[in-house]
Amino acid sequence: MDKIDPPAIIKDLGSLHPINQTKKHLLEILSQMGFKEVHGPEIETEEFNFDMLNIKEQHPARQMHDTFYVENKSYVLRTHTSPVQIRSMLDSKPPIAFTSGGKVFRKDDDATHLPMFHQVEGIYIDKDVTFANLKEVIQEILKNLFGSNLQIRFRPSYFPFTEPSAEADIMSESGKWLEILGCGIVNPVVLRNCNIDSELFSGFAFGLGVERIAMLKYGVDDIRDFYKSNLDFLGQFT
Ligand code: 2NM
Repeated sequence: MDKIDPPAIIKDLGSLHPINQTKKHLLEILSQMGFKEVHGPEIETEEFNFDMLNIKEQHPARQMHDTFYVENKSYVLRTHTSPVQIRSMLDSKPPIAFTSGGKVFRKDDDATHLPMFHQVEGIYIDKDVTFANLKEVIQEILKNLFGSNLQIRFRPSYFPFTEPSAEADIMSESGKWLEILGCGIVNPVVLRNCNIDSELFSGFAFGLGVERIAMLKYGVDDIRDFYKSNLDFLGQFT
């Protein structure tokens, strides 16, 4: 007797989560610009997460209500991916161009902040690196992400690990300026912490929140929607 084929089974194919798609896209843009991807631990020491980055003991970011401390101190869940760059700088000599991306953790929880979110950062150290070089690279990244006739502005800001520091805004379709990333010239104190001669070398660094980029790109107004495992929502990004 002839065998009868069973009916074809239609499989639901999975796909990359929108946040991982956005993270991957960012890392690809940066790698095309020559940044080498580096990795590091999600559980960090206070030394690498804070001290090496010139974040002093008194800084509000270190307080118990902003940072998840592990084993009642000394270890933390990293609050940014900058310690990855610090570890990578200690292992190499300039010129360097690194990018890192991954999960970071802060005690935050509302429509625009979660206790876990993703960051992508870049750092470039060489002789004679200027703020003009930083602006050029940031403009290139943002135009790649949001289109070539994008309006961008830089606003002065403050971070302990960069001096001077700035935030970049982009013009939305509704005519409002939206904050999109933080950046600056790496503080010479941070270079010296990484055994880099700050008289000879200078550099810039920047950091983007992946969820924030994805929210703006796809018009999502509640960050929590990304983490409800609602397949009707997630299926829109395949
Ligand atoms: C940002 C903004 C500005 C940054 C600094 C460093 C390092 F390693 F040089 F210290 N990595 N990333 C940096 C600078 C990150 O995120 C908003």
